[in-house]
Amino acid sequence: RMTWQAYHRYADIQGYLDYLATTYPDLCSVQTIGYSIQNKPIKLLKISNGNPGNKAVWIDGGIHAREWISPATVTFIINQFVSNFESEPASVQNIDWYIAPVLNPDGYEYSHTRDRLWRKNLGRSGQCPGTDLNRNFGYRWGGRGSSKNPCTETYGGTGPFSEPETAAVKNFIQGNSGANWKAYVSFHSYGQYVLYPWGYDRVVPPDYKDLESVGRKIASAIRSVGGPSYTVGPAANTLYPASGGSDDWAKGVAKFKYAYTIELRDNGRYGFVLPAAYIQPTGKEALAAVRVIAEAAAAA
Ligand code: 0X9
Ligand code: ZN
Repeated sequence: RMTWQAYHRYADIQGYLDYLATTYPDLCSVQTIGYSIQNKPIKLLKISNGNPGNKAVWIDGGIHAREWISPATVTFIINQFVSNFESEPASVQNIDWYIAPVLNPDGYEYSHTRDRLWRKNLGRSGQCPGTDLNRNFGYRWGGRGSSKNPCTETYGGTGPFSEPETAAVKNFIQGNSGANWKAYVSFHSYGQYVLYPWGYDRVVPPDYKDLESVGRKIASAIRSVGGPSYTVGPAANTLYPASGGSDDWAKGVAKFKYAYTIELRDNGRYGFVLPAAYIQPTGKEALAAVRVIAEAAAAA
């Protein structure tokens, strides 16, 4: 049912998570962390060997509807971890993985059925539907690179966490204080970047050297599995300032040591409309990236 040779619809991705939880009950469990505006469940897969000392890593995909390579890559990583768990390095096995492949199910479906280049969720505020979920997180909300105009692509919503999709992430992470959170990774596309805070402005956190050094390890791991070059740097400086991003909230409020936004392939040839033939190569390099993050989280 699930392949990595085509992009899949939301129901199929959800069904795949449920299938894994049924098939590998000792390793996997599925939770619904909230519901989208249109009442679709937002599902999260936990992969854990149950060791009490495990650090915790969060991975999400599909914050932006049109970035189809993101959910495809996240499920590729899930598939590798679950079906070959025993052959993964100890650093991967001794992490509690919390993985949500599609945080914006309404937008994702809308990009399949109505508008391939839809970005936002489908919340309503006036005439123009949709909030940019990556401007709706509650750290420096409403600052540079986000808009108060609902008719723009970067509309930040009526307030921090005004949208159920972002509130679900916040509530889950903050509600799981038992988890020893160390790393937050959000997969987007495109441009081939490894970005770390801050995104809200051209400044960096005090420990940016650690983020930079792990970022460079990620980029070199990608190269060593045959991937293309990824540019590493703080988000606002490297790409553009944008406030209310999930990575800034993870670092600034939830206090994850490592927070990354990884912009997957490509470099602009196909952009958001990346052919499905690129799912496997992109998945392979993202897997290499996540293994580096596991090591960093284990050591943090
Ligand atoms: O603008 C974004 O939300 C991200 N780029 S995308 O093309 N996928 O839309 C970059 C976000 C980087 N992080 C922050 N600015 N906090
Ligand atoms: Zn994005």
